[in-house]
Amino acid sequence: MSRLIVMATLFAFVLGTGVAVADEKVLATQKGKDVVVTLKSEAGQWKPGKNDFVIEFTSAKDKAPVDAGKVTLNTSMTMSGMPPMIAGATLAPDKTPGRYKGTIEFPDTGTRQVTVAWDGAAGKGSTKFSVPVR
Ligand SMILES: [Cu+2]
Repeated sequence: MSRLIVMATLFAFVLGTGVAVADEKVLATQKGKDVVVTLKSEAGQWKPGKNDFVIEFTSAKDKAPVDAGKVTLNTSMTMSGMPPMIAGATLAPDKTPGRYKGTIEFPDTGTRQVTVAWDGAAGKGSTKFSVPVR
C-alpha cells in the first residue's frame, strides 16, 4: 500500500517536472562570474503585447539554483527621434528556489536592452543583454 503511494508520488513528480521543462524554451542566457541568468518562456521569444516569462538563477560553478532575493528586470529600446522606450517587468518568486515568474508588455517590435538586477543572501549583482521583440 505505502509503496503504491510512493510510486504514485514519484510518478506525479517526474510528470510535473517533465512538463515544466518541455513547456519552456530559452530566450537568452547570460553567464556572469558567479551566476548564470537564464530567461525562458513558452514561445521562446518575446512578441509585441503581453509576455509571460521565467528567470532562473544558477551557480556558474555547479549549476545549482541560486536564491537571488529581490529581482528586477527592466528593458529599454533606443529609437531615433524619440526618448528611449522603457518597459519593466513585475517579478514574483516561483515555488522552485532561484526561479522567478514575470510579465512584461511591449507596444512594438525591436531589440530591447535588458537589465536584470538582484539583491539577496547570495549577493548583489546585475547583468545586461539584448533580446529581440518580433
Ligand atoms: Cu520602440
